[in-house]
Amino acid sequence: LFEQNQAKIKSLHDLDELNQTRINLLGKKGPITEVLRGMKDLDATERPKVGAYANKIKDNLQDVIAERKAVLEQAVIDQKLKQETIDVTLPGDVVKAGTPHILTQIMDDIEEFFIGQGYQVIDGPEVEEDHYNFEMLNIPKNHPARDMQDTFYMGNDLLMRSQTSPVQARTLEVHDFSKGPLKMISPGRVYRRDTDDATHSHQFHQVEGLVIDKHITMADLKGTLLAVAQHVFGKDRTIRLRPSYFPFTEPSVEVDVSCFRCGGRGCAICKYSGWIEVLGAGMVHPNVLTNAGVDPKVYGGFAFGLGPDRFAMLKYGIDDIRSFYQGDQRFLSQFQQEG
Ligand code: FA5
Repeated sequence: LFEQNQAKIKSLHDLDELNQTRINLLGKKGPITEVLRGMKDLDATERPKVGAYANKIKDNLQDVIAERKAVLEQAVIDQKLKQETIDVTLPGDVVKAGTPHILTQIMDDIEEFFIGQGYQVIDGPEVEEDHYNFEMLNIPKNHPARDMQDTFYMGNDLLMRSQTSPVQARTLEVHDFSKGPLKMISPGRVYRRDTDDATHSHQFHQVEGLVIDKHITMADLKGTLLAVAQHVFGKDRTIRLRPSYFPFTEPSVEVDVSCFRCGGRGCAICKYSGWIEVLGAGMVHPNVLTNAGVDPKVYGGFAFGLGPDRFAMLKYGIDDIRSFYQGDQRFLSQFQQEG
């Protein structure tokens, strides 16, 4: 039985067949079990001999089967390894790297400029109190200037901030002037109930700026704004200041940058004027200083709120502000950051 099956087992190539052979030979209905079962009919002297012999054959068969099983299992692993080898000479898949959103890039650039000029960067809440968004900025309840910036209300005194100017008020309140002048910017999102069109969005960005010290003049403001415009747009750009009105600055100006996309001949962005408005600014109103506990007879300075969305439109010739907010990869992937 052993000799006969040893050769057969060694020639098997399939684990299932091997298992079946094991069951046939060693299982409950196999020849060995049959012999062992028949032992009860044997003579007492014969029993140990037959038993020992049958068990020896059983052990030997088990060994041969285990040996073959190991060989076949190894073969399965080898086959798998062969199929799964990686061809390291094949060209790899190109992984497309993401890039910061174009507005993030512009805001980082503006931030870097001001950090280089010694400004600190201060964050403020987007859900803001009426107190900081309006009242501290010299815009009492029912003041007609509230119409300029209608926003989304979250409750009686809570709103989505319509400008970054509340961060001015918050910073003025806590700044310790005995430690030095105040120079800060605050970039972030703002919200207004403006109807969306090519140059207006109901949610956009501003970078607020505030400088308060003892001898700050409007010339400092103009120089600062010209410098940031030329940093972003290039040395050949110029700015113009138009008289304007904000309740929290006096005098107030709106600032336009010359539109180089069309050199003044007219395009969708600057609407045939040759200029595009990018920011509001002015000399901080004495009431704003007084509201924050700062003495306007000693301290004064300038503030501005610039629109990075408009900066980006002008810099890259984008004629619709809504492109920034639609998440279209075909648009966004044009602005890969270098490096
Ligand atoms: C203000 O929001 C003032 N807080 C700015 C300011 C700060 C003045 C400090 C004086 C001192 P204004 O509403 O003009 O001002 O907005 C400022 C800039 O935000 C605009 O010049 C423009 O660039 C941008 N802006 C305003 N409304 C929108 C809009 N709906 N979509 C996109 N950009 C806008």
